[in-house]
Amino acid sequence: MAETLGTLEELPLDYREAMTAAGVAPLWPMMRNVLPHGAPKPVTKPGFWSYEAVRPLLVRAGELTPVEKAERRVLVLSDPGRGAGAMLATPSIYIGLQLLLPGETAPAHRHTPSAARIIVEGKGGFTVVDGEKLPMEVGDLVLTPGGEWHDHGHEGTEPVVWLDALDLPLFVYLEGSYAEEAPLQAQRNRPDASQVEYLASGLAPARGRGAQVRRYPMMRYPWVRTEAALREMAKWGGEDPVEADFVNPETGEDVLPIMGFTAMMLREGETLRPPLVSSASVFHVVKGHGTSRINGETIAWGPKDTFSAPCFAEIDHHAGEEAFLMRVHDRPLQEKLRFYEERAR
Ligand code: GTQ
Repeated sequence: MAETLGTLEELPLDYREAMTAAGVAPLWPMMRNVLPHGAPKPVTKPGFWSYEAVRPLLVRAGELTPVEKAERRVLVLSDPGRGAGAMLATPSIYIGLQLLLPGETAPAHRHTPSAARIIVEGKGGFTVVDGEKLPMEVGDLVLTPGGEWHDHGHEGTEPVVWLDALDLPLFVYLEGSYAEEAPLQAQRNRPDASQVEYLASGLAPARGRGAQVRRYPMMRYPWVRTEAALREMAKWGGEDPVEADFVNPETGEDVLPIMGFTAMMLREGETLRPPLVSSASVFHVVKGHGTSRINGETIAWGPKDTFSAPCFAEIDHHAGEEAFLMRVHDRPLQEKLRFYEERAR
């Protein structure tokens, strides 16, 4: 295997011009850029978005831009590796913080990318997906899968903020991203499926042979259950990391095709050294304070902060006090593409 490959500069100028005129380019000067040895060379850098810093900007957006002029009033969390204005936090994950004020509505639309919300603050917000009204309480995971009509509303008295996670970057790259609009949806007068069909883990509605199961049967994962489950696992799980993946209650598969969601609990004083993984991650702090070292950079985080790690990052989490994090990642995509990988440290 050649250590150094030929460069563009060592080729005669007339040859380079002739290639350009013919619409071709030599591979070898670019070979190591597109196929680096041993591991990817991410452009993505670890990011940290302090809620204390972003919240006032979001509140100001509420004063400056009525929701009618924004459709979705969102500040996008830009990957520092790509710089200001980058519409992504990792190569496949878009993250935004969305503000809805009391009485406002964000109109119904559907789009090819899938979205999920993690609620950050406020009471009374809700999302309607295909007629199902999903209450939004702090820490809840609420899905709006690709192709499903969704709108947002707010029946409370204080601002509501949530974190949007979308697989948008990949759809943009594939030139597959578009939306359609519609009037606000009629809401069915019944609680969401997490409170009816899937109230108890391990139970699903009995169905006749050949009956259709909805592709996304449960679209709200209430935080109270997530926290209770993690606490029990922490109590009985020995030294194992306390983590739970969000799954489709009918199939056990990841909740969405591309993005995965994992809830984590760190016990007081605990340090976690996860293996290096090929998927990039975005971490959102639901509760607690701690620090994470990501590729040698130390991030001190607290409630409602968000931070990110590129693929194969060396990550050490340390919780100064009991802490709960939500991790958004693209392991489902990488497993479907058959290259997801974990490496011991
Ligand atoms: O709430 O439907 O952050 O369509 C970006 C695009 C949120 C949404 C975003 C969207 C939405």
